[in-house]
Amino acid sequence: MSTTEDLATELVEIATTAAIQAGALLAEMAPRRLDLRAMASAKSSITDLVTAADIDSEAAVLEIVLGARPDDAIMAEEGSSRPGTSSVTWVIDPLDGTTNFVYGYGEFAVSIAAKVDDVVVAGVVHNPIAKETFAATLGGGATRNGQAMTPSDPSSLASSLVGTGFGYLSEARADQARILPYLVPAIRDIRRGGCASLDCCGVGAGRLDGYFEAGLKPWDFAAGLLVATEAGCGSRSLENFPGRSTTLVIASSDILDSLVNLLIECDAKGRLEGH
Ligand code: LIP
Repeated sequence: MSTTEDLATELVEIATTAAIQAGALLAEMAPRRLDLRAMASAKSSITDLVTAADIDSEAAVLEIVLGARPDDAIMAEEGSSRPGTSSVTWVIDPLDGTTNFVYGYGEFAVSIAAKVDDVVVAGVVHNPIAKETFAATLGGGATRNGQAMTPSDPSSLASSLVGTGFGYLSEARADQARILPYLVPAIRDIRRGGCASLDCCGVGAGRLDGYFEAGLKPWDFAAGLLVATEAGCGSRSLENFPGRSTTLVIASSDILDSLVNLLIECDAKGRLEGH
């Protein structure tokens, strides 16, 4: 094994320990979701919440990550970002799916990726309620609870189940929703999971045939994207689409290009018809 592979193995083990520890804390706090929601503060908009659970989970992740590797840099959603002196940067979403968490709806996860010189080499996404851990290293493949993952093999875009999501700013949501009247009739159905990291892993696990979302932050997708691509999926990053946004598209490789073309076509139709 090369030193980078050794390092990636070390980093994915640290990320797994940190994600499971922080996940246990979130599972413990989940029953208090109504109080946490009442005490939450708003970030970019009234719907973009940060709760004590986000903050405490981030502290729990950092305790383990910096305990093991104190010289590393941190890029984290809830304000713990800091420079480092090593080649490693951790990209952390301590509670991905905060809205799901405070509503007690659907899924949420701890998402931790590690970059070496700006390349993501390790990623872990842990869903504490489903007790599910997705993990991957660059070139080392992806696993779900230690088992190899297999993406779906959809026969066509028309029979594909596609996931997506919407941002916290209402004008961005209008931009993102513009394509739906044209997209929905052209695919099997749409799913809005509310947790980007699990949506990415869902494509890698064959639970979705494709996923796309505009305006994601690095911590929303860094780990999940590595899991999906190491499981065998393809991905594209569409710059200035829609509008000045950037859209991440992940899909089983058979339908990736046709999904990208369909998204662009639907957006153009929507603009033309003034949506
Ligand atoms: C969320 C993502 C979701 C997206 C939301 C938000 P958060 O992350 O997981 O896919 O639609 O706008 O970005 O805020 O729960 O960490």
